[in-house]
Amino acid sequence: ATAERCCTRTASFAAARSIRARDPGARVLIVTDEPDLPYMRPPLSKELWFSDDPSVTETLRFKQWNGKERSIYFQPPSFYINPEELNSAENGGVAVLTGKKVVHMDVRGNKVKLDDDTEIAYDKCLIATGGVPRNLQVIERAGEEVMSKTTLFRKIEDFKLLDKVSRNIKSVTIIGGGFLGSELACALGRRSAESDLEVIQMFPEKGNMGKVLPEYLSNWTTEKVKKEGVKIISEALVKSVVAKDDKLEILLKDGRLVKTDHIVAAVGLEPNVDLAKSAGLEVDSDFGGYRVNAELQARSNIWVAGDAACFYDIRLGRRRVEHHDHAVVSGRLAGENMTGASKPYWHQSMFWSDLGPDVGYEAIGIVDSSLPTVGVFAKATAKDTPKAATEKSGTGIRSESETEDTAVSPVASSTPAPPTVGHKDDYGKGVIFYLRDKVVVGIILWNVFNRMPIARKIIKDGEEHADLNEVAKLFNIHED
Ligand SMILES: Cc1cc2nc3c(=O)[nH]c(=O)nc-3n(C[C@H](O)[C@H](O)[C@H](O)COP(=O)(O)OP(=O)(O)OC[C@H]3O[C@@H](n4cnc5c(N)ncnc54)[C@H](O)[C@@H]3O)c2cc1C
Ligand SMILES: *[C@@H]1O[C@H](CO)[C@@H](O)[C@H](O)[C@H]1NC(C)=O
Ligand SMILES: CC(=O)N[C@H]1CO[C@H](CO)[C@@H](O)[C@@H]1O
Repeated sequence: ATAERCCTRTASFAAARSIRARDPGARVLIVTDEPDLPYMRPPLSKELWFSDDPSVTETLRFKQWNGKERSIYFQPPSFYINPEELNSAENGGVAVLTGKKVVHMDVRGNKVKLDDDTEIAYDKCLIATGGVPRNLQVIERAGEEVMSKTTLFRKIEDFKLLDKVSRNIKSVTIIGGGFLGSELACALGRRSAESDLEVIQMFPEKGNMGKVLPEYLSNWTTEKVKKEGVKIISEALVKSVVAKDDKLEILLKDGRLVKTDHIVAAVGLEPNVDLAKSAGLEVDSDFGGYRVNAELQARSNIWVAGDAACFYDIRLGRRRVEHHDHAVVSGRLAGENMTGASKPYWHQSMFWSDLGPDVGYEAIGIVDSSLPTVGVFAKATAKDTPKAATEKSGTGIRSESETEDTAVSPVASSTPAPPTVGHKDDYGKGVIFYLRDKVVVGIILWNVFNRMPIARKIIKDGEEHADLNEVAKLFNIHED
């Protein structure tokens, strides 16, 4: 049995599980500076907000859209063994050292140092340090009062705090139009229906998810978010924020002024690469994160997975991905390789976002609205919602790494189709293809669920297609 040491959370938990599956006697230590056992973050901006249990901030249990209850923790405390007993436990196990930060790595000596000066030796080490939420410089510079009324949302405590704050104020403003900002806006918007909370969301793009969705779909989504009770301020660049008369005043570059009580800044993530220097690891200058090869290895005995890994995708080139399934899949792969499997990273991870229980999408590959796209849409029925999807699949969160399927073969062809827009004004459900050099590099399944294996196969094959409408037929969107 080998001793593996891992820093931290989603990716590290997945690695621990795969290490133990391949080496049943392995001793795995997870070190995290958070006070909690490993948990999943996606419900923090989704299901937990829609719970009708008043004690949800304590239980952290949530009803999935399918009605079944589950906890955000991957495993109950009884799954783990005590860190002190890890070395003596006959069959090894997984232990978690909470509330401890790794501050130094000695790669030659195979050991790490914690913030309390403890040294821990390892045989192999996985770095899965995730990242820290970015803030806007204008907020950082605005002083203590503004900072104290600003939430950067990532952890359990942030959920607890925002839940509490939002019950005691009149107006909250979310800055950021990406998936985190949009999900939180919808969650708070829903709450505003029962109280007199005003929910504002502002972002520089024209519509919600504008960096991901083509403009027509981003505009359509924005209308949906407005229906959830959110006041949208688009094309908004924040110039300054000041605390005045118990309020925060947000001044935009075009002169608009917004008064609010609390800000949630959801403006991206800075990958945590604090250990780069002591560990002698390379940080990618374009994408950020530790540079690793297709096997997720950074140096001998050191692997990196999850949000902090800038890896070589053998299909799509160098990338860094900030998503739950990627953390699970890359953690699992690193774990396999740490136990000697030597597999390159090729499994394209997917991600999903739900804007309330009725609109959801799943995405794979490179989905960037600056790429040319082709969308094919059909009319949605009541069956085409995230809620119906989890009811049907019976799984928890819509994580594909928990339900893997097999794919059918797409039709191959040789010339590309020009980008087209499907059904006018009816984007109930559909498929959006993202193209680079005429090849599909990304796909969004819009209110189309459980068909990700087909999308994965199309990206893996990397062929040019003459008619993407034909390819779209593989997803059977007109069927039910
Ligand atoms: C609110 C929210 C909702 C999300 N929803 C979705 C979604 O719907 N779909 C999706 O695909 N993705 C979603 N994500 C993204 C997803 O949660 C992340 O991609 C995933 O958590 C990354 O896992 P990770 O293990 O790489 O990093 P993390 O989960 O960030 O874990 C890293 C851990 O390392 C700790 N750490 C860092 N440095 C040190 C150190 N030196 N010593 C000790 N500990 C350290 C950190 O404190 C943290 O606990 C969401 C994220 C958030 C915040
Ligand atoms: C999207 O909405 C903006 C206004 O917010 C408008 O200027 C633009 O033309 C719309 N784009 C499409 C493709 O409908
Ligand atoms: C390419 C690569 O880094 N593969 C490694 C995966 O893990 C095994 C076992 O540690 C190594 O021998 C391989 O070199």
